[in-house]
Amino acid sequence: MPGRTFPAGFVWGAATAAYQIEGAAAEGGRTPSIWDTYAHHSGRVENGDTGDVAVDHYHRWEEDVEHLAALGVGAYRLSISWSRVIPTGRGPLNPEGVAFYRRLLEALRARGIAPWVTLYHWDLPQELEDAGGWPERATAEAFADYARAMARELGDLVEVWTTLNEPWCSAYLGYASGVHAPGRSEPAAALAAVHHLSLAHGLAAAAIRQETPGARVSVTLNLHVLRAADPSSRADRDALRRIDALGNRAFLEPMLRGRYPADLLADTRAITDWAFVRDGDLEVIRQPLDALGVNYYSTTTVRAGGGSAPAAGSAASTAADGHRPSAHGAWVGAEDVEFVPHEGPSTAMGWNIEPAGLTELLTDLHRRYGVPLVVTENGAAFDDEVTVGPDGAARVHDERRVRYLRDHVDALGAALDAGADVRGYFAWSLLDNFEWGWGYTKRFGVIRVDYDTLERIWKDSAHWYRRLVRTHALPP
Ligand code: NCW
Repeated sequence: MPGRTFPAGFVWGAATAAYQIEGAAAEGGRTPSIWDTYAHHSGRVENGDTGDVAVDHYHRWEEDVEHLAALGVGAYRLSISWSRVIPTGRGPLNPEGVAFYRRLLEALRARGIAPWVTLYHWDLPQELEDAGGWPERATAEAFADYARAMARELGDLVEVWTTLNEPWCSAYLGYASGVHAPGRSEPAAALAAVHHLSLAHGLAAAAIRQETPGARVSVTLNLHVLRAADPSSRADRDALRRIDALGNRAFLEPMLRGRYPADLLADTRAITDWAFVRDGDLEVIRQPLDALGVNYYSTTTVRAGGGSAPAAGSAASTAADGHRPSAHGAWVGAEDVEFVPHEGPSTAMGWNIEPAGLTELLTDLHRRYGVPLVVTENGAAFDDEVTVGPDGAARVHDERRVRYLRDHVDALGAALDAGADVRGYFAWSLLDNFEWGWGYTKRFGVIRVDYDTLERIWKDSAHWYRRLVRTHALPP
């Protein structure tokens, strides 16, 4: 029986992020970002791992472009390291840093691979954090200058710009729970960061279009597909509403409708009066989007808690395994909401596997906002095993990742069937890499990296993905 097929123009890609793969942290004029500082000094990254070397993409980018070409993907989603191209965060460009990305984008173009470039995947130049970081309006203004400079320098090569990746993580994990860089636990600052990240998106989108008319601009959000533990319980449904406000509508509503949800402002009134929102900000934040990027991995079930929650950011509010992205402390003003562990299959991240959530998310976004959608990340970490084939070559038979990818691509197809306007899919990730607080312990790649030799080895999932992108049909 033939498998599901996809439209001819559908974009198949693979994704990475600068700090997770580049390494060369102190080369080519690059200065530290908040992730260099956090990895080196917080003590909250597994094994004390850092991105100093990562998978050495800075030196091996030509080989990595060949892997992309061999996969046959039509697009590659990468991010620019801000502190590599503007070492002081705002100010003069570093020609060596810009030249690195120019060479990379040219090589991709030469192989018919469209570069989708993310400007911010969590690595704020340390100098900007020292001046206050995302809770400060000046950071949003610096980001707009950076975006304008990149549009000027690289705009002729970029297919689609993505301003931010998962601003939810930057704001709440960085400034509330502190399990991501810069590791601060200040609820009011986290909400100011939410606003200034959105403002940064709006200012940058306008600057890019002004610099390069016709440029295509997107933003990528990690939206939470939520379920109430007991849908018949009013308290559980209210818990869901509060998490939806903080996690989803806090970004969707300003970016797509130019307003903050009234319930979000009310729920967080004890933390902040939102005085950092100035007249005109919401019009700036609401920019036309050529696509809304959606990263999807899992679903979340919530219930109303017992009310004895520790204060956000207190030691007790941090998960026992403190470096991990945790529900505790991230959800400012909703610390009493409980996150219900799922039964059934999950990945090595402990994230439950529920492909139907992707169909639900895409159809729901289409119905509510009517914007073109792209799945900018989807994939799974598993504890891969390397075996030796009859020819003596290393193999990784990662059936669980193949099944995860197949089931999610199928779920995307179901959303297309239901009428959602979904234009593309990017596998996370091209390569195993530095998985933030988890260091090198979690492997998301379709290509394995041997961290001793830095050798790349195709997993079965890479071979499977190659068939999918070449045929536009779901392999069995
Ligand atoms: S950790 C995370 N990821 C992974 C990362 O490698 C990538 O850079 C990110 O774009 C894979 O995709 C994203 N996202 C953080 C999700 C945190 C969820 C915390 C939920 C708490 C209830």
